[in-house]
Amino acid sequence: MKILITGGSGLVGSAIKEIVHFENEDYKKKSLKNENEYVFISSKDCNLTDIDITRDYFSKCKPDAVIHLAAYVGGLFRNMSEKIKMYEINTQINYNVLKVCDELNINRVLSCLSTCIFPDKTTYPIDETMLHNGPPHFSNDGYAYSKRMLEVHSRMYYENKNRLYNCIIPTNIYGKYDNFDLEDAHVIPALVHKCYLAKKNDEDFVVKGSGKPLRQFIYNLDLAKLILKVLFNYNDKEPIILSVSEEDEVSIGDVARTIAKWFKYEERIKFDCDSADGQFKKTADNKKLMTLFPDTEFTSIDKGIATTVEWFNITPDYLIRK
Ligand code: GFB
Repeated sequence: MKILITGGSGLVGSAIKEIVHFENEDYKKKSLKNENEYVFISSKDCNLTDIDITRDYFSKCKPDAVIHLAAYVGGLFRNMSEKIKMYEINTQINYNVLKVCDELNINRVLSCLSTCIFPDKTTYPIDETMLHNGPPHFSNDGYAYSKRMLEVHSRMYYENKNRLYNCIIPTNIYGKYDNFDLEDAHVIPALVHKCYLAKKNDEDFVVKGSGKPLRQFIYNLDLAKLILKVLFNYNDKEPIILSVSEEDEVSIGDVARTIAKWFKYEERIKFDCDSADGQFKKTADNKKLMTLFPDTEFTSIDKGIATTVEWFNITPDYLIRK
């Protein structure tokens, strides 16, 4: 099978690349043939907001399946300030990818959503059946409504054209290869970068918000393995949540303290309570995942953050936008 991965140079795409690279090496050692070929593309290879360019690229590539990860993303603060871009760019990309895949008779598309697109006012834990049960949190409604339509669009192809188009719903993702931008990044890479600078400049390590909100973080390499399992083994119409358990939910404050611990800079943490907290929590249920794939294991947040900090410290500045 030839598998095309959009968003191939991002946080999750890079993790899939690492996983399949090791799998390929393993196959070589065992003198077996790996039957799958993976093609990773970024916006430099193909502008997915343009349907003609997308059609041209996909028709030349001729994939059997697509893992659709490409998206215009960012942390809470980018989501609040760039709602229109979040909605428009993601809607263009998602429409073009599904439309072109159908036109070219590509029968398998697995697309990536996020637990931040679930309703804000809800009961917990949230499960796959609750996606459209009410408005998302106001802080990221541009992104959320666009992603919800990706789920709707995929389901329509499944129902009317028998296409195996379905979606995964991961929780907050972190790890190596992330965007470490100080303003626009997600919380873990932003705080890794901030803690590094605070220590370097002998300043306070300032964490935005109260530190009280709760999140379930999934390490990108764990997610990459799960995505491949889902691609080959999950054929249902409904999306599937990819998450650690409810017990592994942690506060932003604890995450900040763990980051500071790995930098040996715990004494100077300060919480900037004038900054937004975002959604208090979006606790997701991983029952469906654990029933289908009971051998799933997760990297602890402590180990995952340690690896991320280590990667940040050894990676050249230009790759992580220091
Ligand atoms: O990663 P983050 O932006 O994702 O985390 P969300 C936001 C939480 O971390 C808030 C706190 O409680 C912030 O107050 N925080 C503390 C920081 N310091 C920082 C910082 O320097 N940068 C950031 N970004 N946060 C996003 C959604 O929400 O979740 C997206 O807006 C997305 O749509 C993603 O899909 C998974 O969980 O709040």
